[in-house]
Amino acid sequence: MTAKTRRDPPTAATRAAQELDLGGGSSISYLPGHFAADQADEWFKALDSSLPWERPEIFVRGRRSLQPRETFYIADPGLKPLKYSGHAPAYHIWDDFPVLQAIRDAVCEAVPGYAFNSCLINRYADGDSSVAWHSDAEKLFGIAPTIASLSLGTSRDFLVRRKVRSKRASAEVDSAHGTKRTKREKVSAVDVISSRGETQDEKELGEETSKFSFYLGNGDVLLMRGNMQRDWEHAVPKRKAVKGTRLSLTFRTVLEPS
Ligand SMILES: O=C(O)CCC(=O)C(=O)O
Repeated sequence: MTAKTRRDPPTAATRAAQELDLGGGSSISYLPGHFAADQADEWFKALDSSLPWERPEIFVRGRRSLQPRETFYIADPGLKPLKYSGHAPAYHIWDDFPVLQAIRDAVCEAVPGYAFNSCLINRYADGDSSVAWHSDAEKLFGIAPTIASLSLGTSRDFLVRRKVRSKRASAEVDSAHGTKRTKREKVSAVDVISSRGETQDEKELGEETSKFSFYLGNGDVLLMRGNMQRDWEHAVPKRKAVKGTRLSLTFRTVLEPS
């Protein structure tokens, strides 16, 4: 494995980069096939076979259950540890995983202007593995985090939908803040901190107003920006027909020291 990355010139098979402005300060950039298939394959093999994957129990909406995918967490030394759904993943550092250091450099080059200091890697062994609707609104990433994900291996659906609050939840939030807010302001950063839900129940958050679907494949990069984690949530649903393994490397910037 070398630190050098390969990127083929665009071909008919390489779809064009897409920019999606979702309004309200939220946007997605999608770079399909940004990394060449042979480079992505090499990374996939190196990571899948060597990372010490964890499959913890997580605590979600009053229930403890086995996380429906494996994970691995890596970050710069000295940052506040990640914690979600009652679980604090083991904290690894880049020096011990040179291949991940090389991938981080390549992703930072792909999306200039961001200094990602952490990465949560998800391993979806097959179509039974999933991540339910949630937003990455943990406080340690700040109120408007930019998250870059790199997909390796088997393609999976990645869904994005706008958060919808029941009238009651909005009223409770408003009264907790002691303020009257306009309809547009009803979902605030405070509302969603620690809201990494792991439910598969689509109805739970109410009627959907907008939903987008990406089919993320080997070497694709997707960037969520601005208010995405405040106003939108995302999921990788179970897909029984999928037999292969997918890894997603989600690069973020932890703002808080430990
Ligand atoms: O696998 C993906 O693309 C999404 C991962 C994700 O939602 C997360 O790590 O928070």
